[in-house]
Amino acid sequence: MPLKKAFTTTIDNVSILDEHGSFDAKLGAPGGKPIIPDDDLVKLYEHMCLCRKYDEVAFKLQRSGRMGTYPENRGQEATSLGAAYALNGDDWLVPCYRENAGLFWRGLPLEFVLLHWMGDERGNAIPEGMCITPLAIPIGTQMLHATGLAWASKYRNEKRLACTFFGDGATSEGDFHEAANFAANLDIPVIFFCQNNGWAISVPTKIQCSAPTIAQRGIAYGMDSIQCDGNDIFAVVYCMKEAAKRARENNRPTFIEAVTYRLGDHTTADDARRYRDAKEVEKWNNRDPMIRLRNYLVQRKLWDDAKQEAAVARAKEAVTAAVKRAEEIASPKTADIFNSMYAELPDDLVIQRETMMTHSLGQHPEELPPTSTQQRTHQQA
Ligand SMILES: Cc1ncc(C[n+]2csc(CCOP(=O)(O)OP(=O)(O)O)c2C)c(N)n1
Ligand SMILES: [Mg+2]
Repeated sequence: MPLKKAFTTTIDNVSILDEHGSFDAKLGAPGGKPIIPDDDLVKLYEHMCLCRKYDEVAFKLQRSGRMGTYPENRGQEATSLGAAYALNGDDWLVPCYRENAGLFWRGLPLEFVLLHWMGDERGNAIPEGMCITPLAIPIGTQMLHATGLAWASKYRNEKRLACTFFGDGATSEGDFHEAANFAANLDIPVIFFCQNNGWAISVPTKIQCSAPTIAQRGIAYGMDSIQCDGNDIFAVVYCMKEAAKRARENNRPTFIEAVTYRLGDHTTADDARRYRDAKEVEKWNNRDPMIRLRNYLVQRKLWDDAKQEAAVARAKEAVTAAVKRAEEIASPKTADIFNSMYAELPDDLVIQRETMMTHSLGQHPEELPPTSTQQRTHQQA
């Protein structure tokens, strides 16, 4: 008996504005209507200028001992920005840690990310209604949260979706596989947005995943999967719009693999020169999403050197003000460490909060010997 095919598939790769400046009008402006209007395009590029300046300043803050650690976003701005641009303001953005551009586009105040990396938890207290979850440092966990959020939206018939961001390395985590399986089998409106930047710290993607694309990992769970040039904001917006439509109309999840590159080190605790070839970095420098978009805008007479200079000056001013807000924030009260976890603090934690300034952490205040020093510090807490 001849062998039959049980299943065959292909994975599309979307590229609209390539690194040589050619623009695919069929995908980028179907019927003459651009998927990103010119006014928005200029705003998106200006936003990239802001985020690039932010990266530069944050890096220096770490180097001068004013911040703990920092993961540069340089080179990956078009991914989360394109994604946030294509969504509605009440769709969930569920980030890992390299999505500054998308989060700031949504409206997260700039100092929040600085506070996070300065070790101040108030950087994770996302303003109510912003529909952003805190930065997730444990790799992969946020994909489960996104699936849960989108599932809740489906139950409530809200037509809101969740878009979760993660790296190539994160697709090797069990959490990804559980979230993908669950979302595909239960028709959950979540977008799995993978930023394949070629590396998981010092591990190259090719030894992280022996399949030719990461997008295949989405196919394995039965969801629509697509690959795009992640340094091309048009391609990102195109894929996101398709995925959002699928989620809103049919509650179906989508896997998007955006191929990009981190131009900086993994974090300020890393030195990528130890494991990356300078020629590889050079090649990707030439594919920088900002250079590409700027060239396109200049060619369309929407941008010039004077506008660039003004945008950089505005960015500098905004970032300087954000650093000031982050560094001048009043110190938190010691008892605050108890106050953000539970709606109603459990009894044992109430006791800990009340006794933490004494020498007898965890004991009930009434059981403590009533020394005058303890009474004073107890009142202060
Ligand atoms: C559960 C877990 N394991 C390991 C780490 C350490 N770690 C931090 S970043 C990282 C690599 C992540 O690579 P990728 O998902 O490709 O994201 P990228 O940083 O390249 O954007 C690892 C292993 C972690 N933070 N969490
Ligand atoms: Mg990676």
